[in-house]
Amino acid sequence: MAHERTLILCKADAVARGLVGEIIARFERRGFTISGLKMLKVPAELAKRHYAEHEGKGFFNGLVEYITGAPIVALVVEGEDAVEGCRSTIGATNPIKAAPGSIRGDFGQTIGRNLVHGSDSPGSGEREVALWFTPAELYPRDHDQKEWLVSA
Ligand code: IDP
Ligand code: MG
Repeated sequence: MAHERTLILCKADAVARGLVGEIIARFERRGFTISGLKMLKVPAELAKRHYAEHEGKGFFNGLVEYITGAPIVALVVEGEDAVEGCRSTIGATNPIKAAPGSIRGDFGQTIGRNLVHGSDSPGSGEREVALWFTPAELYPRDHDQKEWLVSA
């Protein structure tokens, strides 16, 4: 187990549908800690840097529009194996294939409106946290509480 940070985005459809509270609650209930949280209208430059790995793909322009067209909520979530844990809570990229009980499996219908982003590796987590949040915007918890949240 490793203590990790992951970037979570409640995308435009999650905000528009009033699902932000429901989504955040699922990470909190699993024992993860929120150490950064903000609502913003995403600049195109930030969206393109965030999704740089998908540049050139057919869905890229639509993806940038999806993420920049309306306000989103961005979070930093921390905890033991937070990257994998949050990805499993989010579910598969295509909501139709996502397991019931996951966010996308419970609330999503189409891959182009899949509600949430979560970093896909610890390296991506660190890169994305630095891209989206300044150190002054982060409030890391005292992780002494960790021993009460997980056991080795
Ligand atoms: P992930 O969000 O599960 O990590 P990625 O493959 O990294 O999935 O794709 C990033 C985002 O791009 C997806 O969450 C989804 O919003 C969008 N996307 C991926 N594939 C497609 C597609 O085939 N059509 C439309 N949008 C897509
Ligand atoms: Mg991805």
